[in-house]
Amino acid sequence: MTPDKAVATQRRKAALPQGFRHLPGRLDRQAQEALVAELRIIIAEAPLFTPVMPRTGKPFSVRMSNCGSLGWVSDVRGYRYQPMHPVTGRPWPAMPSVLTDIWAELAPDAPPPEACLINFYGEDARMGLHQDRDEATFDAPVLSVSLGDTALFRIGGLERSDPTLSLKLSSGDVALLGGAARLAFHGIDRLYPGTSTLLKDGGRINLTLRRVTKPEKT
Ligand code: MD3
Ligand code: FE
Repeated sequence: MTPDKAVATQRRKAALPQGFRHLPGRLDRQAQEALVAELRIIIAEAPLFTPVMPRTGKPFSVRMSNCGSLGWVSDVRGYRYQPMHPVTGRPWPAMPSVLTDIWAELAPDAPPPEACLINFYGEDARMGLHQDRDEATFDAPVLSVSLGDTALFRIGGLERSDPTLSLKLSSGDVALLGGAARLAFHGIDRLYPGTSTLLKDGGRINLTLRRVTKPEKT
């Protein structure tokens, strides 16, 4: 069975929402290395921080930063997008043009992305099943770029209890979450340490480009 056929079969079983596209190896090794070099400069200006859960203050296992005009943060007060780094108080660095170029190619009808969330996973980090709903608009897709070690990604439906489908996201893979998939529950169950040589000290970086505010009507 071809991979696309397998996904189509599994999608019916899991009643997966439409609008999920996986583009394995969209970035070649050279493009991945160039992007990591840009991210190192971004992280030097906007250091990774450890977000905590609203109310409980329980730390995430993933460390984060952002680039673009807005960045996603989580602290005891809640989840939100803000224009400044929560620790340094400085504006987020600009988004690399390679990322905005991929957005323009894959989401030509969407307004430009405003936020690029940078998630860094050490070998034991994971991300529980959740929906992304802190944006003021869900019309635009979310675009994800994976770098470094392979991760086991899980995506379900619009209800937490819906059946889920698992697939691996590897270095250079791009995923586009549009349409009904935009509000699907999803998470990262685990990493496969040592599966990539891209990041000297191992681990995984995931970038998610998002439109946050409603675009100006034209
Ligand atoms: C499906 N990140 O940052 S990327 C997140 O690999 C997040 O770090 C994961 O979930 C990671 O919120 C998954 C793939 C992804 C991103 C956004 C989605 C899948 C999505 C939004 C809606 C549905
Ligand atoms: Fe998410």
